[in-house]
Amino acid sequence: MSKNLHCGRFSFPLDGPDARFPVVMGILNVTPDSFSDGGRYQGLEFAMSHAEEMIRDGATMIDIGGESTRPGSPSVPLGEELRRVMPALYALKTLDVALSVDTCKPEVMREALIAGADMINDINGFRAPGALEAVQDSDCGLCIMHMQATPQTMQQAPQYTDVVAEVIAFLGERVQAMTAAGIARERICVDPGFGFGKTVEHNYALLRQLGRIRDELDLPVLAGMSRKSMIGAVTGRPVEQRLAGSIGAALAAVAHGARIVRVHDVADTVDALKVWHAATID
Ligand code: 9MG
Repeated sequence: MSKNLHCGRFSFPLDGPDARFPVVMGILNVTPDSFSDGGRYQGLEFAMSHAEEMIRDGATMIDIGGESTRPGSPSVPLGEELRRVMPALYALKTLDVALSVDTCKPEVMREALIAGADMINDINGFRAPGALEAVQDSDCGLCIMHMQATPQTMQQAPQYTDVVAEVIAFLGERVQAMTAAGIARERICVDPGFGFGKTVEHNYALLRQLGRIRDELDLPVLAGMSRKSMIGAVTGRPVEQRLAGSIGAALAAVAHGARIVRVHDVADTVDALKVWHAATID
């Protein structure tokens, strides 16, 4: 029987010819620093036109985030996160694209699901009290990400004995907790959490072993490396000059078995993936 990742209104094949091209998840930040003037109306217009552009460019999923997850970023109060995310989610519901909401807060998860979110992407792996309960009775997709410590502290001194084994063990435990709560495996994808409590060496060890993560957990893998410091560490480039490096990382992730890539630069990434696909798949 063919396997799919089930995400609300959408279903993404995991095997067969349609699974050969990766799902491209476009990043849509609805934080004030991502709008030209910080105004909410302009922010919403910008979110809509940016989402439409990403869809034209080939994104089949959009990840809406109202809280910055960069190292050292402060957490955003619940009311403010809802004010940022919900108008964008309602506005984007008219578009033919799977809508993911990037949040760790159970209350935001619940509201997002009422509004029709197709996926919840939790960098905290649904560990907050009430997070599992918030998503268990829906049919949305769930991205479980690994993170050591918190965004405020995670890059201070990341430590592992065997980073790949420890990330797999963590993700496996979270999958177990979710399935024990009655959540179908078909709704789950896993993510090693590049840059979330990892050194450059940890990140590249995980990138090289994405296939092992996929195979040991028998679940689709999402990889997000776009513009991150692991790209800057290898290229020596500042964040605004990491396009080529980020595309290289996305291609490597897919070559190593990622099913979904989370990216800022959808058009360039999709072009690169199309050429790589034509050159490698018969
Ligand atoms: C929100 N966010 C930022 N980076 C991410 C990553 O690598 N994976 C996922 N799932 N979400 C991320």
